[in-house]
Parts: sequence; C-alpha cells; structure tokens
Amino acid sequence: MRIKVINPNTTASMTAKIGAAARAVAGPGTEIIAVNPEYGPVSIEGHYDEAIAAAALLEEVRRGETDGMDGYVIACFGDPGLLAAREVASGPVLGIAEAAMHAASFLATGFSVVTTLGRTKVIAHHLAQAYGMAPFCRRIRACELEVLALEDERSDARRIITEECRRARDEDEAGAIVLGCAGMADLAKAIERDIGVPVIDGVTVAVKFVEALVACGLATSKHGDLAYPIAKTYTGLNGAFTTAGSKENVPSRG
Ligand code: 2AL
Repeated sequence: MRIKVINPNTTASMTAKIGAAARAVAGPGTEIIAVNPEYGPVSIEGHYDEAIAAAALLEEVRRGETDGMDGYVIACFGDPGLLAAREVASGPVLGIAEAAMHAASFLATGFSVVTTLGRTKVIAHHLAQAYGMAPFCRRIRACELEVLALEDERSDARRIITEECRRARDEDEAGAIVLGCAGMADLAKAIERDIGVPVIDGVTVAVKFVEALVACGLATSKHGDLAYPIAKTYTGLNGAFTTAGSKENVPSRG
C-alpha cells in the first residue's frame, strides 16, 4: 500500500526526518511517500500558520488521489486541515495529534503533551477536547523551543525536551508522554529510554493506524459531511482549488 505522509510546513530537513521515522515502522508492503508543499510557512507555530498551511496541504492530498495513495498522515501536531483532507480523500487520513493521543490512551490512564512554543498549547488543548481525549490529558507543557530549533544541532533541544518529559512524568503523574511536534519524531525512543515511560511520536503511530485501517478494508466515510466537496468555482489566486464535486477533480501543478 502507499501512504502519503505530508509535512505541512516547507522545511525539507524536517520532511526527511518525518519520512525516516515513518519508514522505520512501515510494514514490508508499505511505501511511504513523504512530502512537503512547495509554498507556505517554514514552520507551524500558531493559528495563522495553520490556516495558511492547510491550503497547500489539501493540494497535496488532492494530488495524492490521482497518484493512487491508499491513505494519508498529516504530520503536524495541530492536525491542520484534517477534516477538509478527509473530504477530498477516499482512503483514511490521520493527524499525528489524534493518533498520538489515542495511542497514549491505550497505554496509560493519563498522558501529558510536551510541545514547542507556549502559544501552541491552546491548539493541543482544543484538539484534546475535540477528540474526547481531555479526560486522559493531564497537562500540556511547552519547552519554549521554536520548531526550527529542532533542526539545529546546536539548540540543545533533545536535553530540553527530555527534561520537560521527565517533569511531566513526575509532576503530572503522566503514565505516557505525547511529543507535540512532528520535528521531534527522531527523539521519542531516546527519551523513552531516559525516562522509562512510553513516549509517543505521532508520525509513527499514525502510519501504523493508517496501515491497519487500509488492511481492514476501511476508508473515509463519504456519507454526510465528509462527502467530496460541493462543485464550486474558487476565484482569483484560489482558482486551483475549484472543485468538480467528485474525486476526479485535482489541481494541476503550475
Ligand atoms: C508543529 C509541527 O508538528 N510541525 C510544525 O511545523 N509545527 N507543531 C508544533 N506544536 O510545533
């Protein structure tokens, strides 16, 4: 099967890291196609970044439909554009925040999220509520690290994130830790060894959940609100988003 893992920010080094994490867990019959859009923010650290990034992400999903993808992972912890992506996709689409929070709830009675900047905490909080995960979520913690610091070896990010995870374990009595950024995908196992509780990277668990759903023959419901978008003209710069009311309509490049 073919799973398209979309990093909705435009930082290629992060996309490579996300792709490596996805391939490390993918089954032998699974091809991982890891991409980032050509346009949009270099990192996603707030509501504005999310709103802008969602458009190019949706283009990637629509293109994936013509390329024969079986499923998709949205590899950004705010799960930007998730429900819109489900409207345009036939196969399953999972966000890494929803996948990680659900995985954590299978493994512990309570988890804490350890994320990047404090201003993104409310995004994770809203998602925990929307996904019915609030009763499991002990606390959402920020390291005050910018997303791109995760791409900079001089940033001391691994130590800073590990210490925050340790505090989550001890002060929140969190039985599991959810990492709050796709750019942390390479750190999960090392932190888990250091602190001794499950540390969940959403990229890896989302890939395995998509694999499982596809293997069970399950796809996104096209009944009701997740039906393909209504045929409609989009004007001006958004012309490429014009919809034909079926999965056949896909934007062309250039
Ligand atoms: C993220 C993420 O996963 N990728 C990105 O650019 N921003 N989320 C976050 N809370 O920092």
